[in-house]
Amino acid sequence: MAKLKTVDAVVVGAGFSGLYLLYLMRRQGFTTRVFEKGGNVGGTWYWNRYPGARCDVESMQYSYSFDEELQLEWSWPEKYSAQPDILAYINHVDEKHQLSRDITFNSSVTRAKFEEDSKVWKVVVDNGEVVNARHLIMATGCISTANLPKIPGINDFNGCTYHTGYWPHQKVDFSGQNVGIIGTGSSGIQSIPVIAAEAKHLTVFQRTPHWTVPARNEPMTEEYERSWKDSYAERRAQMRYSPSGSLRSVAPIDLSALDATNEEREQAYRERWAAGGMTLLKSYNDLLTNDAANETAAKWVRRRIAGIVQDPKVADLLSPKTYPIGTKRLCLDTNYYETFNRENVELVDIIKEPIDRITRSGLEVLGRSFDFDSIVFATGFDAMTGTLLRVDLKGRGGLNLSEKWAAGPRTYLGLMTEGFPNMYTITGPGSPSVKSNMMTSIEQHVELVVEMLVYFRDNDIETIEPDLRAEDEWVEHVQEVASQTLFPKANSWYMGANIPGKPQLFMPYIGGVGAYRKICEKVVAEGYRGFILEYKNTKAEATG
Ligand code: N01
Repeated sequence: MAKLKTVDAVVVGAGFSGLYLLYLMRRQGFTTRVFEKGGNVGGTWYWNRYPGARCDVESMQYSYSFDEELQLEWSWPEKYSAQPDILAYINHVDEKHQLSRDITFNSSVTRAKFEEDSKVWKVVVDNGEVVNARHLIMATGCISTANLPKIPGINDFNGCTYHTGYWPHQKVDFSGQNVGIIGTGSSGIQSIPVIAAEAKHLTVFQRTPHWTVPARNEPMTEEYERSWKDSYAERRAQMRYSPSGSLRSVAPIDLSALDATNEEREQAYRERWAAGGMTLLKSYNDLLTNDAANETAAKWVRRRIAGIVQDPKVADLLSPKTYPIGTKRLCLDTNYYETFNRENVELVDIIKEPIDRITRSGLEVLGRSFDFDSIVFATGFDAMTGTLLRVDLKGRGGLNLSEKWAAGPRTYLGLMTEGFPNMYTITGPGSPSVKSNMMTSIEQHVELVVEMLVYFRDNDIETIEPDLRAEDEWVEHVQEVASQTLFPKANSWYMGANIPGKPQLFMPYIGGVGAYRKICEKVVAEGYRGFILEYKNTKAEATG
């Protein structure tokens, strides 16, 4: 049998992370294979094509910074980009840098095993290929495995079903239809107003009301675009060391909400509600750490909901009361609450009226039945770990990642996990990832990994993996930082609480993008402190 050729790296996924990895790996002369489950590039933005899909980070900040020419030449049509515009951008980057020629599409990596003798990863792909790679880079995204709830009768329905995360490529036409939608997170909140405007009737099945604030999306103005392009390099540098990896349009007030007067708070919240976007959460410095401070913002938003939604019962149902504002990802919407004033929209509280089953013609809740032409599942994802654990990953001694992470993900810096040498998780659990502007965090991790690979090549280092003590300390640190906030109080996907049986702990690192970057820089400056480096033909050496 022909001997398998060994490549420097296999990259899994061709979203923003995988594409940038391929670009940088090529420039450094590494041989790289990229495998992508989808039929084209784009990752999240390839799959999430549901009506109203849009990014909640401003366009000028949700883009690559590595290519100065690209960031100056590209024009975003809106303040917050719609999915088709982001996908068009990704396709442009792909074409500009001729990336697709090294990507194998419609191919999922199903298994990978670290071969201890040869120190390579043997990677098995569902297209029949087996590839040996010195490094395995999981660029699989944080929110890429859909959660389809196990509702009895789900396969009996005669109409059409859709999940927002696996939306068809051709337009779905809901006109004249009775549609049911389950789920009111970001995907539901974005798609409900658009589907309601098209369908004959829309029934929204809500388990937990989510906090949402107006996005205030608008066409990009030349002036705003110019203000960014005139100082892009400087602003990007600020973003990299900022708390969230992005810059806010309204400055945060460095004061406790409890130290402000009622009038001052009213003005601060009103100003940020009018500006739109995530800025509301940054009105005061303790909204996400102090219950009483948080409640001042929560109460204020509940009053807004009551002011918009005409039926007081519906307004009350839409008002979150069981968890602090911002501790599930704050949603940005366009006309979400207004949509419940439409005559063709009904809200069903499935806490009071649980879904019994899906039937051939629709759905039954507590003795009430609904007939639908289509049912939309906006029920979220097995986030952060779901996609990684669906690949059968075996490290040293045949250790399986799902065994190692049985009680929750364990990583050092969210980048590597002990026992899995030369395997990297881009924006993995334990890194700022989903608690940041993903583009800033993706670029940081990708640049860090490629810098590491260059260093290893130059210094004859064969393998790297975290030292167990450094990993344990990092896991503890991630939880410690989260425990100083209100985040653990919500049953969120950050906590793994949306998936029955999933271990519950706060998965992203919430210490801040800039602080995290500085930690990584220090680790590198101190000779990869906390990692075990194994040199070619020599024994392993722990650093730090
Ligand atoms: O998913 P979600 P999503 N029966 O998990 C409900 C990013 N994103 O796709 O809250 C009934 O937030 C569930 O109810 P509950 C963003 O980071 C970004 O909306 O668990 N209902 C909830 O209402 C976001 O946070 C953008 O009680 C069930 C909903 O389904 C993340 O993706 C746009 C259920 C799921 O909400 C995920 O958002 C879209 C069941 N068995 C997504 N299971 C932007 O950039 C779940 N639900 C704007």
